[in-house]
Amino acid sequence: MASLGLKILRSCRLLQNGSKIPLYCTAQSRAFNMIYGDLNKLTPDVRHYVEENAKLCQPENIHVCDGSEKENEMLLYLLQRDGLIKRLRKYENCWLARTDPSDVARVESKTFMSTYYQRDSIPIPKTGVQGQLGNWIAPDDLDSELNMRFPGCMRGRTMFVIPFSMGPVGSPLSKIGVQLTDSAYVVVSMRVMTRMGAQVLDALGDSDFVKCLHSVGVPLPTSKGLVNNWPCNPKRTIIAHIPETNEICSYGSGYGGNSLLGKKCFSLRLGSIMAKHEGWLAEHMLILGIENPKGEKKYVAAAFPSACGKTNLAMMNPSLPGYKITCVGDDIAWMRFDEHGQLRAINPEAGFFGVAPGTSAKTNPNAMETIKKNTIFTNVAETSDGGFFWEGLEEEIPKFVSIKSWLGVSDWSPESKKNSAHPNSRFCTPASQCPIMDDHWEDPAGVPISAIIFGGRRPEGVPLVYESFDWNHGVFVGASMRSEATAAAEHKGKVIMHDPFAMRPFFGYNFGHYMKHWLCLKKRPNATMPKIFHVNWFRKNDQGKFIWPGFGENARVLDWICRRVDGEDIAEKSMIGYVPKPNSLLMEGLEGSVDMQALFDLPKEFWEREVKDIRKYLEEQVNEDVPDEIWEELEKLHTRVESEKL
Ligand code: OXD
Ligand code: MN
Repeated sequence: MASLGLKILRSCRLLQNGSKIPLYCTAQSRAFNMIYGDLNKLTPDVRHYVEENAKLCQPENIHVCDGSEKENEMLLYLLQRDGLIKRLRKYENCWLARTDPSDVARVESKTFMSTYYQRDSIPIPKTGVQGQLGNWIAPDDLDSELNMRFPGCMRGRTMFVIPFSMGPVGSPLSKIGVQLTDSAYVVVSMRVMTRMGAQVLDALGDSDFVKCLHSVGVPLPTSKGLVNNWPCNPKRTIIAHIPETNEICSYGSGYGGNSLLGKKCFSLRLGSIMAKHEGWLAEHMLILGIENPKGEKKYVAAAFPSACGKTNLAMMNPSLPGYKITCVGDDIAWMRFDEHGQLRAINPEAGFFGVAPGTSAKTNPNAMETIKKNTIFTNVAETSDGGFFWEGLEEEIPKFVSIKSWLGVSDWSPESKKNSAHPNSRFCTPASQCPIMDDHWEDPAGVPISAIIFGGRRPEGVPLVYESFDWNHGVFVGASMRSEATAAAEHKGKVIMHDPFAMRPFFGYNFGHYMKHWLCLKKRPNATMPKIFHVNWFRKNDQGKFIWPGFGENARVLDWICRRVDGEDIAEKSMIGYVPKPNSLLMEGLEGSVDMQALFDLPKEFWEREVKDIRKYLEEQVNEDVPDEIWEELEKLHTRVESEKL
């Protein structure tokens, strides 16, 4: 069986290499029931992909998704019947799923890129150092790993065929994928997060598509009982990307970025590789529009590591009077220069897969409005009146209700030692429902980007905002990003981690080559390069309290950034970049006082340590592949810091 799987999974490449591999699947040889849709309506390539994997995974049924309302209702009904989701009756068409507690986040340690040469995927770290910039697996080793898992993995289950578009259907900036999955939860989630269904097949025509194979890894009948009726196989989980054939194979996890393959796997990991080949950028960035009281509007893209408030910023209600923010996307940006040299961005996603805890009417009223209908919640707590609950909503639920935690503990109370909701619990909700979606959020041409913003959670030393001196310095700023660890992956504790470009878990290829790609963009003949900034909303004072109020007040920083884009003389040089001149941030209407001195202080010892840490990181992790321009920027920063008076 193992070699059969190997041949099937690798058929494209082996054929390219000239071997004579038979194509196994014919309509006659199939042993599955077509329970929905019609294989004859698929293009020959899609049909071939479906049939060869049906032969491999041996599902009982095949269902070709059309993305219709009727189909969605049927799947929600089945999920409910099988105990995977329950209705949250307080809202319209909202559902709660509880996963097996061992399947709650992305598993970076089990996520691999597979290329012939290791160095195409990841930098080779310095001898004796454990690499942190992704995992590589040799093609042959991957073949055997996949062959130990996929053959027969869908036995007794239905294989769903999901044609989906990342980006508006038909946009020249969009790309199409086909996901095969044995999870109906994945289907209903992909329907929210992507444009999915029949219209995508029409748009596909004879073009290439990204092949996404996903299985929860629990063929039927199961030998062990399921926890929360949630099938998964955490011990054998693997998430593999094969850039050469544009394939993703994910096994063992049903949750989040591990299973909704359009998101991190396609739009960022394979996306960043396509972007490098085709001269564009696939980035872990939100996109928002900001309009000032004069009606002048700009769009910015911003990269923050997971759990730094990207969704909150993307949906912000600005507290600056007369300003308006609109949302284009909260997690991923695909950006390309147009024929006039203007960088333009689309959000490839159609929904938000947002972290629930911390989201409230105070922190993100627009998200709260968005999630009141047609939303799938996962691993949040539930209230006795049929609502949702998580940390941060304490003041927003009626006093009389009781709370059942994500682990099923009834009568959960804030005094309980454990959280009510998992820290990485999520809402999966259609972007179109967000009250502040930008009029152009689905514009096939994308929106023009004026500035790129990097940021992280930095309790110490890093000011509220600074601007890079030029493009190369900006690339260096992105490359040296650091932030406190997140619950979105399996890391523990609040350590400060390097997270270059907020892409550390999502690079599809060697980070050294990625920096080179960014640096080279400015060589495009007519490109207007956006200015690059760094922000930090999370600086703390000596008492451990945040100095800056954040949330809606962050509009003041965005306004300063837009005025810099317009060339206003409101910045002065510091050792790390341009910082706001005194009184240049609009402070009108800001409640309470902010210690601006503490917010913008640049302690020399801190930056000396920072230079040292960045150098160590680059030397150890990126080693031979650090571009010369980045070393030059580090040396320049070092010199500026050293020449700073104490
Ligand atoms: C996410 C993440 O899920 O960045 O968006 O982890
Ligand atoms: Mn993200």
